Amino acid sequence: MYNNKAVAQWVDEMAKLTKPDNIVWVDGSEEEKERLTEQALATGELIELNQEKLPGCYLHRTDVSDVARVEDRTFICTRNKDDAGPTNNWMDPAATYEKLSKLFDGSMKGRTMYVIPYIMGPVGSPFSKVGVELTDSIYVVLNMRIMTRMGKVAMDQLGDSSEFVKGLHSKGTLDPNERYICHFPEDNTIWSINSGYGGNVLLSKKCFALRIASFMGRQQGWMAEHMMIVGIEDPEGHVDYIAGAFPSACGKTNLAMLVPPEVFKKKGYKVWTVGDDIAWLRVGPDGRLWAVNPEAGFFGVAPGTNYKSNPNAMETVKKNTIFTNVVLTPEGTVWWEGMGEPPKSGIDWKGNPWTPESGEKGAHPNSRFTAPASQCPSISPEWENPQGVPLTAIIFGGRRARVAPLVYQSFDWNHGVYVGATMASETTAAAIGQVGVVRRDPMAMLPFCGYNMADYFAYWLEMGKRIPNPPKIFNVNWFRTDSEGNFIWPGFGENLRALLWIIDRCKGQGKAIETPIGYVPEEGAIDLEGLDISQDVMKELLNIDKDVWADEVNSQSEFLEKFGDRLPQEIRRQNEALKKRFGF
Ligand code: GTP
Ligand code: SPV
Ligand code: MN
Repeated sequence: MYNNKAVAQWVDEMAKLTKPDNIVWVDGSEEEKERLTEQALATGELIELNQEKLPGCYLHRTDVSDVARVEDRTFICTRNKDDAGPTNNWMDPAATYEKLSKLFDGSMKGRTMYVIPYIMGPVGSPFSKVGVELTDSIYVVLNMRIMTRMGKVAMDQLGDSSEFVKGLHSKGTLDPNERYICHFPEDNTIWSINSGYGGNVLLSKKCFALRIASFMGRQQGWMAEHMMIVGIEDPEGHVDYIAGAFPSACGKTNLAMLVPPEVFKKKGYKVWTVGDDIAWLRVGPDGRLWAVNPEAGFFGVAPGTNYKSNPNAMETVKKNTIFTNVVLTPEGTVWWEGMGEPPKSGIDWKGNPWTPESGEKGAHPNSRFTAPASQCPSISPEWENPQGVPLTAIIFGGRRARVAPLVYQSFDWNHGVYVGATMASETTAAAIGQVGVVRRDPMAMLPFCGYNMADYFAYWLEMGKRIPNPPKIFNVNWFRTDSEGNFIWPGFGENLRALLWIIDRCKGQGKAIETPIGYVPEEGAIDLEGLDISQDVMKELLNIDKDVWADEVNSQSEFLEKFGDRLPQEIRRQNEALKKRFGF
């Protein structure tokens, strides 16, 4: 149906391997969506929700062993092992193609192969990139429809070019012991088998837009980052854009959609959502760093989302949304922990009868919604600007119960890179494995950097030299806890207060004190009007405990050792300088 030779040839080759009964070239039309939805409803792959209350919404349940990304089964397959680096799993490309070919051999027998051409980035933007995903999952097709600009529009953009990222996915047998998410950045290729879960199978997202794109970006002079992008409009109508990298399930979606506290709303502040998970960054002609959201939808964490914490997300998921692994209520609506009043009974994420009294979670902690970004009430008028938006600040952050203060500013770009390179966070349910364990997650890219992390640090330092007017770099932590483990900072909409201090600092205003870790807000510098929080609690939130930091700095040094000689000298120098400022 399309006549791009390179795509046709590759599809042919992959079909010979996977042996589907049929091949369907996806066009992205409304008619096609209806047809595929009907088919998925017939097989039970999708469950229809109450179409009066949730028009165009469906529920999907994954296999119980297939509920999150699998980092231990994710591989970067570069010819040279060192190019993948010490933080990535590595396999030899030739050996991996051979090994996985055996798993893919006939994996689509009795199934249909869908060919999904898609664009990452706004249609027609010179910075957008085309990918093609082959999959035997209708769930993947319908999600890709929401998450990317796909179908005919993508083939039109590709024209007769052979420059596209090749993604091959098969649900296979869903055997977790044979599950592989493999990246071949030197071939612009992704092979994923035996999973049906989000980040493992929507190959546009983590696989292409972060792992492959980070590798590409380094060769082409741009950056692919695990960042949300938000615009803060002041009462005069000026908008500052901030990009923020927090690890998975650490608050990007919520920050990108924040609703200003009442007092700030009254003053005329507005918040605009540009992106909630991924940012592609380039230096603009004005010497600033510009950010594009390459995605078209949100694949957001459901638990904890409610009308108080994130009303914009609640409004976004009212129609045309696919819910994955949440509770089905008797009236055909959805529920998850932290949404509000639970239903008296329902069907849990595993498909079993469930009541709130059971003591079991009804929704999986990593249950998600897939919703079109265009439906978000706070979506920025600039979100599809082909040039992107210029960044005033970059923020790093994570879940730290004690170490990091609410907000602080790095001394300069290189120090900011060090802050990002050494950031750590408690693990979450977004990946299979233990939850709540502190681990280093540089720039929130630990699971997503497509090459050697030491080279990635070097590239960040290099970019600093190439950006004449760089954004200032900050660190935030919404997750400090008291002795009982409760969050001290109210978070969510109130986070705007920290963002406004950040913007003030970027304008050369905003009062701060210099500490060994950077500039911390002076007492009273964060506007607390209308918030019931004592100065004592604020002091606690901004406190830098020297004993805690002694351990922290040791742990940072230890982490950096991993990279050996490949670690940029400047990162080592920053580490020494930090110790010196503390007097360690
Ligand atoms: P990924 O999609 O996995 O990359 O996650 P994300 O970074 O977009 O995280 P998200 O905004 O979905 O938040 C994850 C969880 O953290 C949700 O349960 C939120 O309710 C919770 N959360 C987000 N922001 C805050 C905050 O400011 N304070 C507190 N206490 N919790 C928050
Ligand atoms: C994340 O884990 O950071 C996500 C969800 O955004 S997934 O697409 O599954 O990676
Ligand atoms: Mn993410």
